[in-house]
Order: sequence, then structure tokens, then C-alpha cells
Amino acid sequence: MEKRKYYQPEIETMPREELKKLQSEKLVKQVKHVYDNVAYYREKMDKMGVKPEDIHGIEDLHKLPFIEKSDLRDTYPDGMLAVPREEVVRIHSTSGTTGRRVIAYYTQHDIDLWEDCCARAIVAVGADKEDIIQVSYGYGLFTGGSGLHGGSHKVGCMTIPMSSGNTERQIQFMTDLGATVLCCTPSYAAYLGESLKEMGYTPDTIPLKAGIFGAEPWTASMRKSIEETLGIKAYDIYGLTEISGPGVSFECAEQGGMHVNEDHFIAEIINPETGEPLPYGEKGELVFTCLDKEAFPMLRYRTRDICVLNAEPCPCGRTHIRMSKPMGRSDDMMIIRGVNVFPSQIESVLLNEGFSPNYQIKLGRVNNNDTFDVYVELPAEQFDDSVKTIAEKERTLKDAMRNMLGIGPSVHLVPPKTIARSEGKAVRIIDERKLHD
Ligand code: DLL
Repeated sequence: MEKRKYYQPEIETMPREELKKLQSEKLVKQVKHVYDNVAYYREKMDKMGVKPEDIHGIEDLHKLPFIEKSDLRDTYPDGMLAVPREEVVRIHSTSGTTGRRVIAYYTQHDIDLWEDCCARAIVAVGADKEDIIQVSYGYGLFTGGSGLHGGSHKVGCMTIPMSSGNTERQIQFMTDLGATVLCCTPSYAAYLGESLKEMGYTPDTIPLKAGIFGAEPWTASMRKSIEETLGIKAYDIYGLTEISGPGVSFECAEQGGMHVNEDHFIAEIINPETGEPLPYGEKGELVFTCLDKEAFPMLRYRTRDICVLNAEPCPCGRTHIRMSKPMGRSDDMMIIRGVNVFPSQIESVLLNEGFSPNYQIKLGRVNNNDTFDVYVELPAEQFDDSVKTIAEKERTLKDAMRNMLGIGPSVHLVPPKTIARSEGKAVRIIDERKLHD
């Protein structure tokens, strides 16, 4: 049987004029839905003097107000919910403190369209019904596991719901069942590759042929090294909880950027300082508008990811525009071992535990794995504490940080006034990982 090239060919290869018409029709309906059902956004629109009747199509998109992470914080937990609660079938959430955490709501329709997006990504890497997909993204509140799991079902692949961790068991299932596609973070893929190598597997004895890796930045050299160790072709996938999860965009065999699923999400690039929309080809902050999500329909959501959009036709035949890999962020969020971390979270743990917020975060990379160290100044009166007491304090801080972040750094207590003071903004983060090419 000949392999399919696309999961939903009529949509993925739709002529751009038709696609724009479809987007316009959906946008008009969506703005009305949000205006009628989300008081917070209605007030924002009213303040700007914009009514749903002013939105006739995508050419009017720029008239709408942005939604930022701070808006989601202000409306926590359900102030952005646009349907009655009984219509909701699931939630997912970003990592972070209560204040930072975002809860995304889904109706069955929202889950369906999200899984379709993931199915498109799976077919784009050359997988089909006969493939066996090992999903090693985390399951649970994180969107990675469920999203690709759902997509894999839609394509009809045998799905191994491994979740992350327990590397030995991962390798046992992968080799015993002959998994052909691996879905996980690139750093976990690199780690699995190293472990397989140590166990004596060579690329030709590993059954995998492709990997779908995302949720964190990774470089071209990391891609090359994963491909060589696992003997696969490695594909990028992008997404964020607020917009649905993985599959907002995905790479095709051409690997010249990630196709945005434009029948569901409009992508814009703006100047992060002024909010002014920028033309395709210019670098700026990526903004998404959900065209047909029901429960949590973000309009002009500022992702803080810095990217470039490319509307040139792709030789793969898909007509949807491509986004570059995110080249950085316009805020201070770090992604450490796949977990989103803000310095303010570290700061709040320090204050809770009675420390001053004189600290520095050092990020590095050993064997394609993130190292995460936090240096904290001891208050002067605790400086003479015994080594044992200091070690206990370090442990307490580590546990408190793990509780807050979901990952535990190595905590180092250092003598007072040893962390360099800066003249201007404190240098809180030293990131030596070189995550961007
Ligand atoms: O990371 C969803 C996801 C799961 C994507 C599995 C791909 C695969 P969040 O936890 O909400 O959602 O984090 C979203 O992660 O704004 C980017 O900064 C970053 N990110 C996601 N994918 C990529 C990627 C998921 N391929 C945030 N390359 C986003 C670089 C990525 N950064």
C-alpha cells in the first residue's frame, strides 16, 4: 500500500487564497464567540473601542487587543473559559507556581483538532498505520504526552504510552516491540541515544527510523548528533499549552522550518517593544490567534518566542507558512530539562525560606543534558554555621525549589557578598548551553 503524504491533504495543501478565506470566515465567528463569552476580553475590546462587527476578516486582525501571560494570571483559574464548564472534557497546564500556572481547557472538539494537528506532524515524518510510536514525552498536565498519543491514534499507529523517565524500561520496550518513531524532548532523545550506545546498540540495531522532538530549544549540531547515535531522521515540533500543545507547527521532510497549522491558528510576528505587526521574513515575537478552539480560544496571544515566518512555497506541497525555530525569548523564561522556569519562582522560594534574593542561576550542558545550579548567598549571621547545617539548608532549598518548579537544581550556599553585584540589572542567569545556532 502506498504511504500517504499528508494526513488531511485537502487542508494541508489548500491554495493560499482559499486558506485566507477560510481563516477570515473562522475569525469573524471566533471574535464574536469570545466577545459574547469572555467578559475579560470583552472589556479589553470595549476599552479599545473595537466591536465584533468591526472584524470582517484577517485584514482586521491587528485591531484586536493582545492577550499576554499576565492576562492569564489575572484571570486564573477560569476567567478565560469561553464555554459552560460542563462542555469541558479536559484541562492541561504549564509548569510553574500558582501565579504563573496557566490552565488550558478543552472541549471534545478542541481535543479533536489538536490531535489532528499532531497526526499531521506524524504523517509528515513518513509514519503511517504500520508504524509503532513510542511516546516518551511526559503524560499528565504537560501537553506533550497526550497530544502525540492522540495524534498517533488518529493515524492508526500502535502507540506505546511510555511517558518520560525509566530509561531501562524505555529501551526494553523500544527494542522488544520495534518502535519506529520516538516522540520526546531532544535532550531526552540524546540521553536515550547515549544509554543505547553504552548498552552496545549501534544505529543499525536500533529499530527507530524517525523522531519527533520539541518542547525546548535544540541546535543543528544536537540534531546531527541525535540522528547519528539513533540512526534516525530527527524532526522538530513546536507548540504551547495556551494554544493547544504540541503540533501548533511541525517540520516536513524538507526540514526548512515548521508548517503552522493555519486553518486552526493564525501566526503573526510583532515588534516585541511596540506591538506593531511586522511583515513575513522579519524577526520578532510570535503571536497566535486560535480560529476554532471553543473552550480556551486565545486571540492574539503573545508567545514571547522570537521567530521569523516564511510564506515561500514549500517543495513538500503543503501551503501553510513555516516558522523558524524559536531563536530566543522576549522574556526571562528558561526551559530547563523541558520544564519552563522563571527566575521569579526561584526568588519566591528564597524569600519563603528566609534567604535574601542574592542568587545566580547557572545553566550548562553535559552529555546533551541540562545542568542546573543555583548559587545563593548565606545571610551574614548564618555564615559561621557548621558544614553539616549548611548542607541541610542546601537540601531544604533544593526540595523547596523542586516542589515549586518540578525539577530540583543543585543548590550551593556561598559566603555573603560573593555573588557579583551588577551596576544595572542584576545578572541572574548565566546560560552556557548554546541552545541557538
Ligand atoms: O512545550 C508543548 C510541546 C510539547 C511542544 C511537546 C512540542 C513537543 P509548554 O510547556 O507550554 O508547551 O511550553 C511552550 O516551549 O513557548 C517555546 O518557548 C518552547 N518550545 C516548544 N516547542 C519548541 C521547539 C510545550 N520545538 C514553550 N523549539 C514555547 C524550541 C520550543 N522551543
